[in-house]
Amino acid sequence: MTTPKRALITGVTGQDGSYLSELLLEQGYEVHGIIRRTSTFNTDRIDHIYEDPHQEGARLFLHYGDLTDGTTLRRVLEAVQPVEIYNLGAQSHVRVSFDCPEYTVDAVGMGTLRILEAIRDYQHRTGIQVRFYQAGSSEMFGLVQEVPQRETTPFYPRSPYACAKVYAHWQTVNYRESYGLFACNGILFNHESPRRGETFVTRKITRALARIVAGQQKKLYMGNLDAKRDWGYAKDYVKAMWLMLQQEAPDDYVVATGETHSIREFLDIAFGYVNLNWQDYVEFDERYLRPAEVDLLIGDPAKAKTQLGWEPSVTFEQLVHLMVEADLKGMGLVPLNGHSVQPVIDTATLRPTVLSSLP
Ligand code: NAP
Ligand code: F7E
Repeated sequence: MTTPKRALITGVTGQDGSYLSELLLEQGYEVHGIIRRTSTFNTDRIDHIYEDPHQEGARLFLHYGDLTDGTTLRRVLEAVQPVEIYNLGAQSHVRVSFDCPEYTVDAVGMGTLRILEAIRDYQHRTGIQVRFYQAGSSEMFGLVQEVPQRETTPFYPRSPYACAKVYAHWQTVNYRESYGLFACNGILFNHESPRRGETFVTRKITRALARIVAGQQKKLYMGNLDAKRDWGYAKDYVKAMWLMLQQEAPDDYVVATGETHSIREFLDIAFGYVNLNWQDYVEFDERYLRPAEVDLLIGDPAKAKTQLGWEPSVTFEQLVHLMVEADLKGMGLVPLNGHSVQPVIDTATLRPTVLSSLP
């Protein structure tokens, strides 16, 4: 019997961590994930693939750790001895990074350096190569210097989050060139799914829409609706991460659809799905603005297409629809023919939630 390849994922409980775990398990890997200790469990996205480790054949294992805790990262690396590490852990909310810049930079920037240092020492001592994937972001392009953005486009980060990602990007390049690490940067544009965090704009819209239809929410408060993003489907994007680590040589790749759409267009399609007019529900609130905005992102995925053979499989409209459908279903609502669902404001069930209002 052959020993399965072992992968270690930081951020395993996140949107991408959950899809990547599914993909790696399908490919026969043994998957180890780092989770943070929290007072309430937050493993919802991976509960369906988790198996009791006491059971023979279990292939998903979880370890407590944190990107701000270098000792534990080293200990987990030594214990797991993975052949691939995917660094997906991050305080990944751009708006929140303005509120908590030190922590964001520690987890995103220094966290990446801690892993690179641990790999460097581990490889030096054991002679075993560990392939490393760094979750870079289109936010690094910020105030864009070229349209569309590609691997060679200069970075111009516009938030503490993006500055930390630029730092992590260059450290990854630096460790590749200085110590021969098989280290890749994925420069991923926005990717979404029904598992997207509830305060990112796409999920905020689809979740609020479902609550409006269910009579649990009257209004949706939002910030800048003019920003444009290149939105793809998260399940497609984790495949690109894996492909990067299967190549002969390490490299950096833009992963995007090559299309851009505004928040207004997202609202049009989402509310249009249930025959509602978003203008009747959406209100402006300045708390959702950022001190500096990224107005336009559109990626050129040509290199990923030619070298990795990667292509997005879901169109923008399909993405919006699948997210709306999932949130309606989550509220126990099934759209009728022609997608009409009549919203009823039921004051007895109108519930403000923390999730509905925090940035
Ligand atoms: P996400 O849903 O916000 O998940 C982030 C993950 O990181 C969660 O598992 C979270 O754990 C974990 N985490 C947060 N702080 C940590 C810390 N200090 N130590 C260890 N783990 C920590 O993000 P995502 O959308 O899956 O994105 C995955 C990665 O890709 C992130 O690095 C993100 O910055 C980057 N990225 C995302 C996109 C996108 O559009 N989704 C695009 C480009 C790049 P908890 O569950 O405990 O919070
Ligand atoms: O904002 C505007 C907001 O928070 C998108 C992260 O995964 O992708 C994500 O970062 C746009 C911005 O994502 C609201 O101003 C308007 O222009 O969904 P978002 P993001 O900032 O693009 C990149 C690639 C990452 O790497 C990040 O980790 O939508 N917007 N009104 C709003 N945004 C939010 N969140 N909430 C609003 O009410």
